[in-house]
Amino acid sequence: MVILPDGLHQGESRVKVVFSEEHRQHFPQAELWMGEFVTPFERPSRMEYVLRRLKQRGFNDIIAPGRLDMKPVRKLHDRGYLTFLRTAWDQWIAEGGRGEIIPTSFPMRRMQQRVPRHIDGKAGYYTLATETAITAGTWAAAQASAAVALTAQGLVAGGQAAAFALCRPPGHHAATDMYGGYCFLNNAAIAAQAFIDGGAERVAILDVDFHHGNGTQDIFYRRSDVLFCSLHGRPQDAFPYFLGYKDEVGAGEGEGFNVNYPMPPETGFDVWGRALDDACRRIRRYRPDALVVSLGVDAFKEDPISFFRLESEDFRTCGARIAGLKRPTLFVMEGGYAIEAIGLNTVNVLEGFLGG
Ligand code: FKS
Ligand code: ZN
Repeated sequence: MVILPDGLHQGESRVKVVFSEEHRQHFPQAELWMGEFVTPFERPSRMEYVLRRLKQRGFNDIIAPGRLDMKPVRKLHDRGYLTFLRTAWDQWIAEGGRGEIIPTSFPMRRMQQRVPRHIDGKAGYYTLATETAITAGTWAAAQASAAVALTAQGLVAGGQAAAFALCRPPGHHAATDMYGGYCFLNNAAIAAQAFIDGGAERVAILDVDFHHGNGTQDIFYRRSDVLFCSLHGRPQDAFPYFLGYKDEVGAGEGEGFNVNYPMPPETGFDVWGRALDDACRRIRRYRPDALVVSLGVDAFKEDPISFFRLESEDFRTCGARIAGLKRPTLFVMEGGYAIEAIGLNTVNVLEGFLGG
């Protein structure tokens, strides 16, 4: 084993990274934010900041994903939804769409939950939030992102202690049949399903992104083979607003296997860290065969769209506590928008995990 000058170890203890350049095919020009069209916070350059920091810190083992295995994808996502994602752009253009796909009409309270034929209605049916525009390359990028997650999952299932899926677009808001919050396919959920399909009896998902992982919660809400724990801004104040309360504990078979830690504005590491400890205790008791971490770094104090107060060093502590669970661990990239710092914060989690 080589000891690098910065004290990091190189060798089999390194976290392997999976990444695909295909994410670039998804680059919407606009996001509707507080009444204005702005450049989307979730943008391609995010990946460059993470990659730069990874390389700086000696994470040089970066591999491209294999072809996307649709089997676990089809198990979790609705057929009509997948067809919609695949065909939406062509239909939009055929029906006169000029700009990016942003629906304007939704199946709200006391309305029919039937899929319309018109693309504006169809997109409205399948979305949960309008900040997320669909463009020509969105489906290709979403597939590549899921392939990144599954390739990294394969490394862990194959005996690697840990891997990092540098996914873009992110996934944790994507539900069985809904996109939004920048997400289309639920990468972390798909990876968890792949662990189960590969023989794991129990998988835990720890979601430390600032936003509630509503999609992941929804997908596994009635299942006991996947434990979902999420630390996030409370729904009264934070996107996705309509899920993520403490009393959402799972249903049926899944009762007791969904754990939410909603927290108020200005929450710092004192409180956040206690929630993390509690989540780690629950995960330890669950004895999962594998752990999937939905790794967003938007709990950072300088994140432009979030309201927690974590310092960069806190992400190191977070990684160390995750390592304390001593489980085969797959990190899946989610959010983080303080663009200059997302490399530092993300890699801090990985280094904390490695004991650096
Ligand atoms: C507030 C609007 C909120 C949407 C925020 C989406 C957050 C996405 C994310 C993910 F990990 F999925 F990327 N805008 N005015 O960070 O959770
Ligand atoms: Zn987030």
